[in-house]
Amino acid sequence: MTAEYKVQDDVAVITLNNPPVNGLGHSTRLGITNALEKANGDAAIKAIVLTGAGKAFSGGADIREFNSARATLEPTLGSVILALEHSPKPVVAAIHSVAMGGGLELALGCHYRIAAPGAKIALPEVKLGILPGAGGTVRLPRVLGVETALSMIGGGEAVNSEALAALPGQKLFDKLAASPEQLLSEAVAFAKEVAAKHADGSALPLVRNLPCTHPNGEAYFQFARNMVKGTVKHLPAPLKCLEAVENATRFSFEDALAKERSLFLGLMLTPESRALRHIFMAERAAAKIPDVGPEITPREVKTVAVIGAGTMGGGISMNFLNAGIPVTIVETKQEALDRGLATVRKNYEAQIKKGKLKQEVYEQRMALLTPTLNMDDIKDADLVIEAVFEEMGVKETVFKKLDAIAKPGAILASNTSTLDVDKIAAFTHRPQDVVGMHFFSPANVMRLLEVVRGAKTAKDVLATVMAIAKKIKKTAVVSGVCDGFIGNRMIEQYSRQAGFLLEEGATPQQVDKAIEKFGFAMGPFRMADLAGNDIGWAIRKRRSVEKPDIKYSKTADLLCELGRFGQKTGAGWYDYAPGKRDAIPSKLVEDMIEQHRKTLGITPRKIGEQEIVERLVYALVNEGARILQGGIASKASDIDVVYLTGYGFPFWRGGPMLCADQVGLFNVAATMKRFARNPHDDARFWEPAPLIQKLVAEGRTFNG
Ligand code: 3H9
Repeated sequence: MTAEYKVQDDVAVITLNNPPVNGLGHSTRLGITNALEKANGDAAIKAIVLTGAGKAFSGGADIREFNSARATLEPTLGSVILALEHSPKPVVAAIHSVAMGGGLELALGCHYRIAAPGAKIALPEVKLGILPGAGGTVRLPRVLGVETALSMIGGGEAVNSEALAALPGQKLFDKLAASPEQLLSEAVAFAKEVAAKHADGSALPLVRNLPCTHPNGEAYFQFARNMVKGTVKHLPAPLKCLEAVENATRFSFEDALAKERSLFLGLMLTPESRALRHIFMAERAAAKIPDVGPEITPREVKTVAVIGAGTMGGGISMNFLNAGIPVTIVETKQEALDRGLATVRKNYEAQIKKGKLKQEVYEQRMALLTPTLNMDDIKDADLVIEAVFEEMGVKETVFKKLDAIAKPGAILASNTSTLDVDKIAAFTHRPQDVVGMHFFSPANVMRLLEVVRGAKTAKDVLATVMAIAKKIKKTAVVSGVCDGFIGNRMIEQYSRQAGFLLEEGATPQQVDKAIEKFGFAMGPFRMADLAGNDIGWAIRKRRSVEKPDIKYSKTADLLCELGRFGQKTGAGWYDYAPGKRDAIPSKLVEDMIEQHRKTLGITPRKIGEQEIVERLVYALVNEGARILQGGIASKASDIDVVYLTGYGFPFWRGGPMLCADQVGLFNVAATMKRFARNPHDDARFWEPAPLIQKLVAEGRTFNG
């Protein structure tokens, strides 16, 4: 049972104990009702306190149970709450740390609530694409007022217990404890007090009996509806939250509760909710490496050195400065060092201008940064990150030097985005200390960090890098060594398809528009113009030597031969007005593509949006499946996290692998086979990956 039962004097204390956050799974729910029965059946007990062990009162419904039959096993959360309401002895919720979702709903079913200061209170279901499904939308407005409740339910953000306790007229908390440490003793004392008060048999207070009204309901909800429609695209839950709270003001408690239940069940089935729940679990799962458990002690990282003060080096440094970790940044020339520092300053100053950073904090951060031209200055660093030019010869020079200078046990990381980390490690006599830390540009903004595990990378090096990633607020995903790792290896197939689409008849703007409508922030051509077309050109040149049999469209090379590198040269796939970033369709590029089609003997055809989207997304899926099968990624959800946090994949679709699961792998494979029959495409690539074929045969999914 995951609820403990203890007695203090004449008060029964029921303590939820379902680590990590006392999720209200079936055994916890059953534990509560059993304990409640026990307390009510014991004549010596006068009152009951309900609280949580460890780091939460309760984080809500057990998310791990959501997709299983256990979620609906009796007692459901609704039944537990009814049992609390019907308890003849007063029940006091003693809330500390976290009371979220079903956890808060549980507390709202108690007769009284006492909170510790600093507790985070929320109904965050909307962030999972659902709404509170155990009375939250009908009870919270009754204790906090309609507007405050709607803002909490529709936004999902946590509010501090003190802030809520200070709201005039609030009925959420009957008392605020002096401190978290005193919560339990104050709750027990309070329970005794209310037991004495109700000893005469007077009715116990129930939230359901409070009124729920808004003086200008119709106008207010119309205004709120317009606001939500204007700000939230693609997600059905926010409007349903609003509907549920409005129902609470228009219908009886029971009717509004029934309507809430039906809205909740409807949202649970939406692909958007499935995607958001998947992301929640996937991000947490990414932090876990199958063979690197908690028994591995991370190394200590007190100081960091960054080699290279270019855009990447500067951005990488900022992450550590923001976390209060001193950084030594090394360059070979004074001008380069000055330029790098100036960029770091400019980035911080922009944050100050926007009011996001205080001047004194900026100064504290800059004081942690030591610029130097002398490589010897990094000898005491615990972690060294190389961010120099992406060329093996340059990496060789740097890593040989690092091997000679860095202290024993220092972690030597490379920010390479495509090169072989094992080769880089072999330039040193300590390959166990070498790891890839692939930051994404702009490195101070993008959440993704690909951690590249070399064949010899030590487990404690991995544990350290994962821990430091958390400290600098990055979402780290482990990748094995291969060309491009997880993200860039997949994006290469996506870009190749974009090129083939042009040859077959699409324009850059048609391709961009279709995939942007699907939800990517930027299509492949606008993105290439932003990143610089010369980068892909250099990679293709290298690959044409290493892998000459790979078929790809030559249009991007022709574009580069015209010097159209993108926004930085004022022209790329699109034209750009001086100083502007708006992509203007280019007649010159269209003529160039047309001419290229003629050379290839291709008669252009009209390509529909669906085909564009499927070719781009399924290219990611098929390569993703190969990556998974080859052990480069350890789970499909890691690939989704990479694409959601590093490549702008629409979050409400949950990443390419979940997207494929939702379409159905049988259908995805059938479409791939159809693409394989297109004479202008790459038939070999479109052979569904063996993993996909296996999953289809077994009736399984990537994330199943
Ligand atoms: C709901 O309640 C529906 C009801 O209205 C209706 C029902 C009928 N269940 O985030 P962290 C795990 S919907 C199970 O890294 P933090 C999490 O997976 C629910 N497990 O820590 C992780 O596991 P692991 C509404 C949960 O300190 C560990 O806890 N509630 C749950 O930064 C630590 O998580 C929410 O949406 C859960 N509910 O933050 C709350 N929650 O160690 C969502 C967390 O194995 N949760 N875990 O990787 C949160 O916002 C944060 O996790 C919390 C802790 C603030 C609680």
